Amino acid sequence: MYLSLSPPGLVARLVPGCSFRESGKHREACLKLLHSYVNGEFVAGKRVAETIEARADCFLQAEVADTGKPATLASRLDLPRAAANFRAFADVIKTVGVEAFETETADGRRALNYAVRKPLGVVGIVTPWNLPLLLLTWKVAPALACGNTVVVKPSEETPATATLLAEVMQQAGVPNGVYNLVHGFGPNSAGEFLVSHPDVNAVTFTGESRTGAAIMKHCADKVKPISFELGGKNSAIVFADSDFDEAVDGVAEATFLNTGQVCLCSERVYVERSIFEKFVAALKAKAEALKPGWPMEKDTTLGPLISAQHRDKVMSYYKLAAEEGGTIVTGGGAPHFGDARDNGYYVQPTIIIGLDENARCVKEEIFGPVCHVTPFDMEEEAVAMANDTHYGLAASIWTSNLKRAHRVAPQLNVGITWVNCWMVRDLRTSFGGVGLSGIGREGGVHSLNFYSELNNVCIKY
Ligand code: NAD
Ligand code: 6OD
Repeated sequence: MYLSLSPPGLVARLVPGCSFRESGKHREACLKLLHSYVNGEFVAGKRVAETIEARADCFLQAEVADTGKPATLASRLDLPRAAANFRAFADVIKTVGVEAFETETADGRRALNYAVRKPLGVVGIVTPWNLPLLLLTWKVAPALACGNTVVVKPSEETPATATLLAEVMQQAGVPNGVYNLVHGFGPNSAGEFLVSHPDVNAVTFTGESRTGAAIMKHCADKVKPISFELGGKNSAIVFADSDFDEAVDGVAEATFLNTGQVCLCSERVYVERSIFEKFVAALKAKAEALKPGWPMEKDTTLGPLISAQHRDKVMSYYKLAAEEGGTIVTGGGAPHFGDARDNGYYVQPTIIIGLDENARCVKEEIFGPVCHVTPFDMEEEAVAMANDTHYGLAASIWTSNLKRAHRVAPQLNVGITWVNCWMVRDLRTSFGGVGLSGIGREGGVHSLNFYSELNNVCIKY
């Protein structure tokens, strides 16, 4: 492993001799991992992707058993992304270079600066239950590509796919000790013990904002690098000049996908007044067309929520919406099946209108299949309402006016803005939020920058 100066530019190679302090099995595993690279390529990552694909049926069963989400959704979203995460970072680590600068020195000579990447050592990874396989592999892949070992702690609600991934690591020839897995709860349990462990050099976490705050305190003593992807109360802004059907389809997907349990989901929808009523009616039709049901049935489009506790939380907001003076346009309760599905945690997709922008239902993350729709008259008003939140993860803008899109997008205080689409992902782009929605960015080079340390080498000549 070395850094080579090769045309057309600098290509980063990982340098062994990791910066972590402890010796022993983690260091040994890290060195074995680094030596399994071929010509700078994270070949094991590609083998992991192939093995996930070869075992797609097992992963599908496990993901569905853990979450209850429709198998059709897991097949089109979670499984392909798990494999794509490993392929993407196997490529990124091979192709993304490091910076190099030539400097004039005070005595008239020159110096060449270049950076070398070094693994951090042991990375602690704590993940939530909503997209368990997707979100775990989104962090494991770049962490391993950068030559680290990982200790992962999946959500106690969804342990299965992380366990299968351990088998895949073995099958794919990832050295023993590189992918380590602990199961357990969060506070005063496996999660807390992991993030506060002195041999864990960095912590990456996806989950609720207040959990992020608790983890941050545990990391503070040792000044551990952290990367947090947290909650959201995302907005969608729909202008009258948008392609109406495309906007309705897009906002419906952004509200109801995975039963609203995606951190990027739109819970606040702002619609230009001239199309407000027509838009709400069309969104209502979309919500009512969703089919809750058994996860393995092909026509099921709405799964249950993750747990009884979470269903109680979502239902409490449905009740609160009415108490706060809102009108429930559709939904507001739970479906009745008359069979064993009534023991599941299904809720109706719900649309609310008429709430004050300061209502708790408009301010707090609900994390269910629900949105509040507010009319607006002026572009500035829509931007102000969209920004009136402590969160700042994602937003979508629906307009056929490109100038407007370019004008509005940079004004939104979020990490990710989609125009005329939602959750279109290119894994090289930055991903993360502002305010209560997180700290740092992952994706492409941003992931490399979190999962490795840069050492700038300055050579005078
Ligand atoms: P959560 O914060 O309750 O739990 C996430 C993980 O943290 C679990 O593994 C849990 O066991 C662990 N944990 C809990 N307390 C801990 C502690 N004190 N120390 C260490 N670990 C602890 O989140 P959740 O309910 O599983 O997931 C839903 C939340 O995640 C929502 O708020 C959602 O917006 C957010 N989320 C954000 C993103 C993003 O990319 N921004 C993605 C997915 C989910
Ligand atoms: O697409 C991703 O990379 C990502 N981290 C999605 C997060 C979704 C939240 O539930």
